[in-house]
Amino acid sequence: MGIHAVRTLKTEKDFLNDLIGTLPLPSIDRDHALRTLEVMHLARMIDEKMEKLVRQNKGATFQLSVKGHEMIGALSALALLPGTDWAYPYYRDRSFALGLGCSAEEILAAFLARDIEHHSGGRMMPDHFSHKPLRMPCQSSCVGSQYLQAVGCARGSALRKANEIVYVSGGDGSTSQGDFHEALNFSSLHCLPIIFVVQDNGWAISVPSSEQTAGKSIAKMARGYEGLSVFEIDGCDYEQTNDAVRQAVFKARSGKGPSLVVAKVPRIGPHSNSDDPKKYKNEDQIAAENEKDPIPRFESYLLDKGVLSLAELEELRRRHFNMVEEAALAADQLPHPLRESATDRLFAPFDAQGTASECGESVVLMDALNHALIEEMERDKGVIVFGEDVARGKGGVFGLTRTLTDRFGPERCFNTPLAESTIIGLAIGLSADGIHKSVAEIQFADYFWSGANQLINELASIYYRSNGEWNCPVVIRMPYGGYIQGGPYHSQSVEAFLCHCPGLKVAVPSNAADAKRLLKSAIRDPNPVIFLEHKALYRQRLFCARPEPGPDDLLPFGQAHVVREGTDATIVAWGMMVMMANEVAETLAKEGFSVDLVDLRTLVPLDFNTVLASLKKTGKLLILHEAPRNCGFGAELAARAVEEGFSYLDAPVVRVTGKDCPVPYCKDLEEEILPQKKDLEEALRRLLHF
Ligand SMILES: Cc1ncc(C[n+]2csc(CCOP(=O)(O)OP(=O)(O)O)c2C)c(N)n1
Repeated sequence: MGIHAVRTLKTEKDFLNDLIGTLPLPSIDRDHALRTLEVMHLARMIDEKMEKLVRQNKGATFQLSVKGHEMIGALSALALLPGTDWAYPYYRDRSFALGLGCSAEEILAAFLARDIEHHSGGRMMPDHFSHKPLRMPCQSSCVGSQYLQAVGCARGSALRKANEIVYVSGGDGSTSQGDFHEALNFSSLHCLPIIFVVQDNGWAISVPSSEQTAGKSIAKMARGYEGLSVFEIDGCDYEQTNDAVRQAVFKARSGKGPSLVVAKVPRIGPHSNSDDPKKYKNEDQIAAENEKDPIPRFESYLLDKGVLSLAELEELRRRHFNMVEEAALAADQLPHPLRESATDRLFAPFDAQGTASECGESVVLMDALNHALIEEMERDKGVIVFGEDVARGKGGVFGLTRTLTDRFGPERCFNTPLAESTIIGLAIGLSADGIHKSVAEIQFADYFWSGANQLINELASIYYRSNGEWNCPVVIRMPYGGYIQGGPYHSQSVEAFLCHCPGLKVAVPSNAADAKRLLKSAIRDPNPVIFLEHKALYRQRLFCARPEPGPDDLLPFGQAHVVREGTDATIVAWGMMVMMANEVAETLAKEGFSVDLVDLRTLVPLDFNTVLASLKKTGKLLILHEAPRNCGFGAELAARAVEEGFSYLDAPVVRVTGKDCPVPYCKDLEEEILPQKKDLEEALRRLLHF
């Protein structure tokens, strides 16, 4: 028996172009309708089962109710090609996950924090989906952060010219995040094959739409993005919902660009089991939401259309109930993750294997980096470069990526909008296909903060959060540091913040040869790497220019370098401070003092053994960095020196650092804040005479 859905979308007729206008009316058959019902029932019955398990104290402490959201998720999933298309469903989109192919057992096992192959194996809260075979990259708890990653994934599909589309969902509250708007902008700008589905239940925990969304209409807000089709539908109406998602899928699949489906749904349950809606919804509101329940409505629809008899419906309900009961029993048999595994899979394994060859002509640091990019882009077609101003003749504000667009084309070196969250979110999404390796530029390290959520809350922990199911081979290059009269917003040294974040590798080269070899390692590393480049070293010749290493010469991370050897004191430094330390050590060498200078080269992983070996020899440690002293990376090094090298120390550890103050513009003021050679010399003399 077939049901032919009638097009009910009257308001949005004008958005579709000619091609979409020729879309044949979708023919909805009985199988589709019954599969939709099954998915909706399972989602609802899992909810009810979870409620019981929480009450029975079965080990689950957190439960999200998806009641009311079942239809939009189910129909969206059934419109996609599982394993071909990509999906970024948010936490209340359980019916989507079920519809795409996740089993009830695994969803319940994830709820019980069991050690299963997908959905993080107990590392993430329930309903934070991750499933590699179903192309569902792992989801975090950060509201709204999924959008830009989905856009990156869609960009990847477009670059591969694959006929794959990307689904991403979120709640109405998530549309207040800047990331949502950045995602609509980028996907419209690049005509990407993506479908945004906003499940608008009118509330974000206790905050109603009237306090959330200007004009109370997300659809209205989004219509300004040219190229974006916007559907505003009743997400509990089978025909409307099916029609909208199929049109959106058809448009994306035809290469005609993005769509936004705003589906009005009720949130029938609490936000989570620790929430009581009676504190902010009155009885009329609760009753009105119950009235909109998509399940009885869909059941009546199927009965009215003659798709099912009442007896058949009751039989299906029983069958679906039993499926959930059996799934729960099976889930409960599964083990919890082992305690010993708690720190496993923080980084994907990587061994940088290179072959050193004869070095070429002397090269400055920025040219060395440019050559590293060219060589890696030639070696691997998946390597792409993007950021603000990086394309074409400009090649970034420092000119470092110049020639890349000419050499490799606009698809492999392109400008992004001025939006750091977009840059990092894109890089994450692009890595999902296992083909693309983004080398993204943040124009100045001072501005990574605008993308900090994507960097710190998302990128850094994806491998860990997904229990090794997804990894992010991403390099984020950031020019950093002062001494160039850059003022407070072009002078920051941000390494300590980044090193504090588990899951990121951090490189800070001090010369051209190391920079080239480290960048090439970073690009081949399957983990996220932050590559900090000191602006004042880009063209520095005397200390930084070096004979250029060959194309297969890689420097493994976690290998410090002893720049000069001595016996009287150890200086530990990185980046530009290595050059300053070398100059001061040279001056004191004329007076007969000999200093061991350790260039850390990478801060994560850190080669502390080389520091300890030096300390054992000299007994005195001076740490030099230009970032502020308070909680700087020097504090970490000093603590470790005391913990691991106390018996070698003949003097208190000394830190020479920037002052705990922003870096001002005026040269005199800047010099007061950033460590100068004279400060280092004084401190070093005191230490040597201790
Ligand atoms: C960035 C961020 N801020 C706050 C929270 C806490 N939080 C979790 S869900 C939620 C409400 C989300 O509402 P909405 O996007 O409308 O989705 P719904 O839960 O209603 O489906 C909030 C505030 C969070 N997880 N992430």
